[in-house]
Amino acid sequence: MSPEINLEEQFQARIDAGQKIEPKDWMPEKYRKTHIRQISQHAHSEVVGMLPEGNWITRAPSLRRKVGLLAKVQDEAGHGLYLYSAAETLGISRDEMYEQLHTGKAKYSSIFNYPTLSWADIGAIGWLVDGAAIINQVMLTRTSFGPYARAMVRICKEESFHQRQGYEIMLGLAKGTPEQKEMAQDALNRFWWPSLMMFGPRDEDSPNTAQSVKWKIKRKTNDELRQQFVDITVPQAEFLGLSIPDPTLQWNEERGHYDFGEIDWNEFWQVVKGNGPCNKERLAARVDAWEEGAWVRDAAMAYAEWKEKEKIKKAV
Ligand code: BYC
Repeated sequence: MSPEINLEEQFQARIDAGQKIEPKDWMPEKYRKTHIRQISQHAHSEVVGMLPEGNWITRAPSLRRKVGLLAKVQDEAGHGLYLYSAAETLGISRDEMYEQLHTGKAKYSSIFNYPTLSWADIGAIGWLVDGAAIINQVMLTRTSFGPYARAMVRICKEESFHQRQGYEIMLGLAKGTPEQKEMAQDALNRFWWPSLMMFGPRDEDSPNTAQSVKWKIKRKTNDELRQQFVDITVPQAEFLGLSIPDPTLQWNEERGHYDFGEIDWNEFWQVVKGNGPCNKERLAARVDAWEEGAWVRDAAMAYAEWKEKEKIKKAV
């Protein structure tokens, strides 16, 4: 038996025993690469995810709503930073990750390529998008790679605040004037299907799931998490008095789950490939921010070098 195979067996045995893998531990190259891919794409999603919501900060309908939204958008930036740091422990630099985002090599969640057309969209994002993110991320608090799992614990606490602020916005609108209720319904209509797409392709079309389940990166499959989201969210929509835009949706007594309609997979892949309604705008905004921020990064580096030199001067 080659030493590599032996190491792989020992590695799998550690995973099977529920041990966490830490950055300096031996790991198969594919495990490292899968994590760099998933964690960096997750970080990019958090950062790109600030754009559709940031669009509404200056137009929030009250000071309370503005403060809540500002805090949420700021939290997303923080999530991006914890996640970039977790990915860096695997030997990729932050500059490389940004480069992959800016050149379109790295993906980010499809959901952020849809526009936010009304204030109700901010409610729908908190309720549905953060709601879907929590379901996926609670699973990731138990993922096998230590730094990712630990980052997720804190992120999930913040996401649950986000989900509640979104649901509260929806509640206010749904119990408001007929026009407000209509706005809420319209936001639900536009965000329902893209939210279901967040969980990724069907299990049979998901090339990464089998290996990721074996390595306990994923504890549940895309379809299992999607079902969990539908089961939790339908009663919440009923409480709001809003209808889910899926005529086939119905409770299945035998399965103990809701049956729901087929996702438009053509739309999903188009958005993933860069052809969604806002892909170009989102990437352009990130590239602009990177280029316009160059002087800030240069100044911070120059200051850090100057401070280091001062420290050495004082020490000698
Ligand atoms: N969008 O084999 P699969 C948030 C890609 S942000 C785009 O199932 P995997 C928030 C997938 O990457 C929350 N691409 O892959 C922030 C793969 O392509 P590559 C974001 C998608 O990785 C601001 C290919 O399709 N959450 O909370 O096993 C405001 C085949 O898929 C998508 C995360 O990132 C998609 N929806 O499973 C508000 C969670 N789905 O990479 C809220 C962490 C699939 O091979 N990520 N693809 O070229 C994951 O849990 C997994 O990566 C996924 C996909 C479940 C997303």
